[in-house]
Amino acid sequence: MSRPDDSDTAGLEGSGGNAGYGSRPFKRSRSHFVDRITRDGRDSWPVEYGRYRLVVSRACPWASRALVSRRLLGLDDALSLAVADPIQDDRSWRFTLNPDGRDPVLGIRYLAEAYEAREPGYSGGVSVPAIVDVPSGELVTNDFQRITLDLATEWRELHRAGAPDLYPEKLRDEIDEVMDAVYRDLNNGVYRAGFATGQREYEDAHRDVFRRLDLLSGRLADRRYLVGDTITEADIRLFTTLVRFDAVYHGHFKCNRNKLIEDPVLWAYARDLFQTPGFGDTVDFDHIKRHYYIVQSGLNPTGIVPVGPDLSGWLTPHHREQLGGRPFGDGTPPEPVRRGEAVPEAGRP
Ligand SMILES: N[C@@H](CCC(=O)N[C@@H](CS)C(=O)NCC(=O)O)C(=O)O
Repeated sequence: MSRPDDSDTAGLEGSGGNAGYGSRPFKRSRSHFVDRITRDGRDSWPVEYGRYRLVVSRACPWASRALVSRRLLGLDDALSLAVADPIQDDRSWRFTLNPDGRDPVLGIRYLAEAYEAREPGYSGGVSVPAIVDVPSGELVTNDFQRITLDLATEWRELHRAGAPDLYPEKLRDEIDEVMDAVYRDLNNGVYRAGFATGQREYEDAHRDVFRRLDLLSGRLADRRYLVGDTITEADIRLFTTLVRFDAVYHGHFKCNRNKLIEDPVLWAYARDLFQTPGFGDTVDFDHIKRHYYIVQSGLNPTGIVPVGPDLSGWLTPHHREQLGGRPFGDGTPPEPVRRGEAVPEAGRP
């Protein structure tokens, strides 16, 4: 199943898209390929060990959700991983981090080739996260909102022993409500601020970002996680924005009322998650900074990548254990990162 992109949208952010200064306000384009990989294979893509490849950029907040989920759920072997170069060229995401510039499993140089295999002549945006069917080389889905929910629920039989329930049935209404607000005001709010083309639009987005951060700070003052007493999908989605905040959104996107490190509650919450196996070990600050500051040349024409911020604080004690909470519920933390998937030194605090 595929659906046409919303004609009311201005395209994906990135080298083209909203990096330019058109007159239309920033609107996120809808994902184009919305097939689901499910237990019952209702869209013809059944969950199967080793069949699919998750393509990400470690720079991308939407793809990073899937990186964290895959680690927490122990899907490392069941769903293999391709990491794209944080710097796209005019054909978008490419596999230039690999020695011969090709993904070793899919054998392709550009993610666009998997889109083309799926839909010959496809000329829309190419985005991560994407899941590709290895045998056919076809893109299955780039529906970032759905991918992690399906990893948590449809892929259950392939989860590791001790995997947490990231989307527990009895808490779904509350999780959905929190995630909707976080998406609108924060995950996407920072982009609305960053790509605003008018003062009013920017200030509205900036206001939404900080109003939401203040509300979340209040909510998290006396509870360790956003919903219930364990890590859920809601925490993953908040984390991927918080971890980019001071490095990118504060300066590059002008979300600068204050830094994350100036909010004691949110800073401790973000450090707690960062230091939890499966979160911080997926984060590459080098990829994050180079992607935003180099690729989004409309916002940063010189392409100069800032030296700061100092990252050493990410590893300092957070004391959030004192709030109780059971990070993995009745489960256990994931194993250390597998060989070959560790974030290089340059990207770590
Ligand atoms: N599929 C999602 C997008 C996820 C997304 O926007 N990913 C960004 C990277 S953070 C991307 O791949 N953009 C395409 C590009 O920059 O060329 C959508 O359609 O909004």
